Amino acid sequence: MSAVIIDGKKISAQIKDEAKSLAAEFNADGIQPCLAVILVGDDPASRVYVRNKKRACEYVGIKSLSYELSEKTSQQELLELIEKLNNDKECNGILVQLPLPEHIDEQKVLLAIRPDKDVDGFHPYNVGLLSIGSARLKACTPAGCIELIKRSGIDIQGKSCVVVGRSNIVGKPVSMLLLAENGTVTVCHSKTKNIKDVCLGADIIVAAVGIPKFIKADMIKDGAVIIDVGINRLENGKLCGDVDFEACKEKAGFITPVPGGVGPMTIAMLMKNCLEACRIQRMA
Ligand code: L34
Repeated sequence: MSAVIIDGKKISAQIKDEAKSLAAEFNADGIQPCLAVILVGDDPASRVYVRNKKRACEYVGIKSLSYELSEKTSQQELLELIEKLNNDKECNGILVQLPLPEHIDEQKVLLAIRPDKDVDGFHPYNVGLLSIGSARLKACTPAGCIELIKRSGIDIQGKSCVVVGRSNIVGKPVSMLLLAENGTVTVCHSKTKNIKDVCLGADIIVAAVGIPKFIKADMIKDGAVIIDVGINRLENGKLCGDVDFEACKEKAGFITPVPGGVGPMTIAMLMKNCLEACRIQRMA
C-alpha cells in the first residue's frame, strides 16, 4: 500500500488564507499587525527562510520590519535592538532567526524578547505555559506538525507517538503538544538504546534529528503517520529529510515530503502567532 502524501504547501496555504481574513478584520478596526524579523549574519539557508517569512507577511497583510545585521554584530547591539522593539507599540512580534553566530548567547537573546511578542514561542515563559498545557504562543514548527496531523483527519488521542530528537526548538515542544492532544509520547535521542524497536511501536513518528534518511522503512510499522521535520542539504544541493521518503512511503499510512511538508507550515503558523500576539497585546 502506498501512503497518503500530506501536502504541506496546500495546508499552509489554507492557514495563510485564514490568517489573511483575520488580518483584514484587524485592518478594519484600524490595526496594522506588524512583525520584526532579525537576521544576524548571512547563513544562506536562514536567508531563504527569512525571505519566505517576509513574503508570507506581505501575502497575509502583516507589516514586516526587516533587520539584516552583520555577522560581527555584538550581543549588546542585538539586545539593544530587541529592547527597542520590545518598547515599540507598532511592533507586535519579534523573531530572531536561529542559529546565531557563535559569539552570541542564544538563551540570553531569547530571554530578552518580551513574552507577549515572542512569536517563536521560545521564551522560557512561553515554554513553561506549553508544559503546563496552557500554551498561547506555540513554537511554529511543532505547532505546524500538529496542524498537519489534525488537518489530515488523524486523531492523536490515545495514539503511540514517538518523537525522534529532543531539541528545544522541535523535539521537546512537539512532545508537549502531542501530550496536550492526549497522545502517549516517547522521546528518543542519541543515547536511546533501541530506537528501531521504539519506532516500530509508533502510530505517529515525528522525526527531528537532523540526519538525512535516519528513519528507514524497517523502523516503521505498516500504516504509521510519518512527520519529517528534517531539512538537510545534500552535497548535490538537494534537500532531504530525516526520513527515507521513497522507501517509507510504500509502508506508511501518511507521510510528509521534504520540501513541501513541515517547512511551509512553520511559516504559516508564524503568521497565526503574529496575529495572536497582536490580539494578546490589545487585551492587555
Ligand atoms: N527563530 N529560527 C527561528 N524560528 C524558526 O521558526 C526557525 N526555523 C528553523 C530555523 N531557524 C529558525 C525556521 O523558520 C527552520 N525554519 C524553516 C522555515 C522555512 C522553511 C524551512 C525551515 C521552508 O520554507 N522550507 C521549504 C523549503 C525552502 C528551501 O528551498 O530551502 C520547504 O518546502 O520545506
